Amino acid sequence: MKNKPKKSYLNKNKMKINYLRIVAIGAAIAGMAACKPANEKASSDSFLAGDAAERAYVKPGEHDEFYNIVSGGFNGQLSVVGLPSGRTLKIIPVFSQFAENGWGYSEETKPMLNTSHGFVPWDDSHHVALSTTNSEHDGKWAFINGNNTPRIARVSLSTFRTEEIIELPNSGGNHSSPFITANTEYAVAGTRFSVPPDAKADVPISSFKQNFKGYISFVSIDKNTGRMGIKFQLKTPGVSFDLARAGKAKSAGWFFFSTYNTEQANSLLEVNASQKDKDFILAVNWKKAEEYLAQGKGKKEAAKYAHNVYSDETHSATSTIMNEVMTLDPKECPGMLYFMPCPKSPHGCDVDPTGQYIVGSGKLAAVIPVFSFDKMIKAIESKTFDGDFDGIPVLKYDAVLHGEVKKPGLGPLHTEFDGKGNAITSFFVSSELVKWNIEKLEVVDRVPTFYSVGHLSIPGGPTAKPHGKYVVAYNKITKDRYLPTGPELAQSAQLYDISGDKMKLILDFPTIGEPHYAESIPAALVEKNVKKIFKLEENKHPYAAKGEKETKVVRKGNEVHVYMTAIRSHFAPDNIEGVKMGDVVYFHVTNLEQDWDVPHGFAVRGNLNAEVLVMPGETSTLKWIPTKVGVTPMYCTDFCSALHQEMQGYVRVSPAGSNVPLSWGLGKNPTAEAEKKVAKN
Ligand code: RUQ
Ligand code: CUA
Repeated sequence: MKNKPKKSYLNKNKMKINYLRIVAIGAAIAGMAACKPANEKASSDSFLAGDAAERAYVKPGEHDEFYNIVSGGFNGQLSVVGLPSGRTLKIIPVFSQFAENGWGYSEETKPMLNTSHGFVPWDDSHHVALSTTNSEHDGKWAFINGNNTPRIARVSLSTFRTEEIIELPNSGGNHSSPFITANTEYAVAGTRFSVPPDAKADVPISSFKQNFKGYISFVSIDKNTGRMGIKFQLKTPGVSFDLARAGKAKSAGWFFFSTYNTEQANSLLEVNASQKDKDFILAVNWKKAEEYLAQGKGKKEAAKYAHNVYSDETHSATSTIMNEVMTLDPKECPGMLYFMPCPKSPHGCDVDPTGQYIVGSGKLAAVIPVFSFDKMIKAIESKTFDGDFDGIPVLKYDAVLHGEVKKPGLGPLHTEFDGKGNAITSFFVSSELVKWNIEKLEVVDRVPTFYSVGHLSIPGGPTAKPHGKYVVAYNKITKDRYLPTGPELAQSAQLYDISGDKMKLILDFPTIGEPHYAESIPAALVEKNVKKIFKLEENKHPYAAKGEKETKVVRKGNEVHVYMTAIRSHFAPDNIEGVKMGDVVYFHVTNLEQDWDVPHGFAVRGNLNAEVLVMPGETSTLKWIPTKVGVTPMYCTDFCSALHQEMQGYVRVSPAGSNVPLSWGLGKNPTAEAEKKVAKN
């Protein structure tokens, strides 16, 4: 196993650098992404650890060491993967409807996808953030952004379900989101597209410079419940926020955002937003913002947004539309915001485990600039400014710079930390991971990725205590890596062992959706808190039937409510008559099981909906509007028992106005039962 990259690989890089000099940068990047040497696959073998299979192998029956929580990109979901095996364990639906378990189809979960625009059953998810205490993983929650219709979701790492979604007003695309502060005080989100404020939105596009603003939202998180609320928004100049990180330790009261389009262009950004030699990293003193807020400097602005919360007690979500938001104008809050110049269209903005160094990754820059927090504070104190940008002081580049990593590669995107004084940066254009020493700013190792890596993730990499051991590269292009599957190919992750001096490739695995960012957390921090069942006696769902004796069918006008139970291997009731055309039927299915891993599913023939998958102790509601007269089967969709196939029932639907009485039963003929009841009265 050779340690140095292959010669041809280095030559390829050189060639690219020369090429860059002579062509417009944007065009070069587009061109190079498409140009892959034919022999690249063969050369990947030389970066493969000799004992790769052994290092990634997790014996049947054994558990992985890490949970890898991966964004699904434009599938609007999260996936849970084990590391080092790369086995997919679960898909958690967040912003997108998911027929597999009824997310967004059941009556209880529909409100989770409500927004100020109405029901939005999809989003584009990029960044995962795991909750921390003192900047170290605490295993409570995962947060993820909806980029398209700006939202932040909170997912429980106990139930592995989405518990809360909050919409962000005044945001034109929630990309720089969510990033969390050291003690998960806030999930923070910057807008990708500056837009005019919601309250004054009908303005000409050409008035960008006057009217467009870049809002940054500080969403508070309750320590115990995780409950979110927009505490305040900063109204910044109209630029694009791309990524961000919170400070740690000494810089914990600060937040850092990469920006682009500081040119404030509103058309052909590919060219017009790449004019300036340097854009900015915005440093936000959020403790100071809190002080200004306490002094009453905040201003309430009209803004409409949805706040959706799911309760494990009622097994239902509520959606509340909020009407105003607190804003802070930096012009009235001196000392709260500073700009640090950063070469050229920075993407990633990452803070090292000590909180001292802030790494910018200029997509079009030939260096990686590393800023020093101490120097930044000094520059602020000595007012070492280079003028201002829309009233916000711009610090002098040289005064805040720790140093630059020279010629690291092409197209740096994101940086994570190994906890041993090194950073690893992903390079999209030159398709590689590059490890460099943070103090010395020297490249110490590089490995290729196959191909075009976007994000990368080291377990604990963004925290104060990286767990190290592995780095995963999330690749945008896989070309020849897997069996071909038509025009759309699998997206992919690659796992490298970083426990030694040299990064060693040990595994490729396809991912669900487009992986953007992901975080990994030691299994030990999560496993012990995993919820196994919902206790039936704690079920507060208004339509729960906590035993078969409580089952019934109730008519309210044209609504028919079925209080139904499921237990191996029958539904109660399993025969229903007296439903008529024009009725709306709600099956409220309570799973009576109190045993781990025994869900029951429920589906009705021809229903213009999905199924529901009901966990032990839970109640879920499937809505059905009959479309035909006749007898319609319903059945359990999850192979729950030896007699799963027998877990079924019938609903008789009669014409509108028919006088078939409403009746139901289990193990007896409902019509006969109804007749008996009628006779008694
Ligand atoms: S981004 S590939 Cu949407 Cu996080 Cu950088
Ligand atoms: Cu219940 Cu299958």
